[in-house]
Amino acid sequence: MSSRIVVLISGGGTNLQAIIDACKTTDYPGEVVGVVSNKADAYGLTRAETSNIKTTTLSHKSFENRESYDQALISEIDQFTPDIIVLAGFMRILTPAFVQHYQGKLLNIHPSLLPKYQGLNTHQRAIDAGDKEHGVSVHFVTEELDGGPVILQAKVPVFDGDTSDDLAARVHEQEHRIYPLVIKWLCQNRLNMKTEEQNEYAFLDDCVLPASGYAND
Ligand code: NHR
Ligand code: GAR
Repeated sequence: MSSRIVVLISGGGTNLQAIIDACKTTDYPGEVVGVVSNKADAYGLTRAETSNIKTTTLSHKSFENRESYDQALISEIDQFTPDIIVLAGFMRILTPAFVQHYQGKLLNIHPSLLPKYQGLNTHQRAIDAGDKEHGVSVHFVTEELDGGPVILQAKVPVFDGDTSDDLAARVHEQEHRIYPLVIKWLCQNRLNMKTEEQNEYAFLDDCVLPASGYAND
């Protein structure tokens, strides 16, 4: 059985494209059934349409508060009867009610080696800190922004003279490799999130994952 995936975007959608491409490969256990953007001009919407995937735009600007926006977002998403929700460059912070509705079925890709650099402008912050190593994390989304349990990370080197754009491009290559892999695990029901004494943990094949995710070195 193929899992029904809904992808949330705000921008270019290169991760969305990587997921769409992966879903087209033989025996991939999921399909993208809908793409939702909070921005009408997101290029990712065009990518979805090119692959005959249904799209919805729901601008946060026409809502009074985050709670009402997220309720409307849930209604739009649930019309696709999804099994899995994937944030791929989605730039709106989600309310606890939203997160709870999709608990354990909601993934994000964040461009840093979490717990380093939660929030925005991660590439510039890694450069400014003089880091020699940077990267990307796929994690379960919880109420705590960029604080949910990490499933998989990939590292990239930071070279002298790198600009934020150089580093972002290097990180993007890794994003496009690891996100389809983690989504595959979730589609196969090999991934779970469990709460123990108020801490959340990611499990793969019933084994708890370390704080840095599966590919711990
Ligand atoms: N929501 C929850 N509850 N938990 C997470 O872990 C989330 C989340 C929503 C989005 C992605 C995240 C990232 O990977 C994400 C993780 C947006 C902001 C932000 O500050 C921060 C982190 C992330 C996404 N957004 C501003 C806001 O006021 C708007 C910024 C803009 O529009 O450019 O929502 O980095
Ligand atoms: C990706 O680098 C992703 O990690 C990051 O935005 C980019 C989206 O690129 N996510 C965030 O910063 C979330 N706040 P894409 O639209 O080409 O997939």
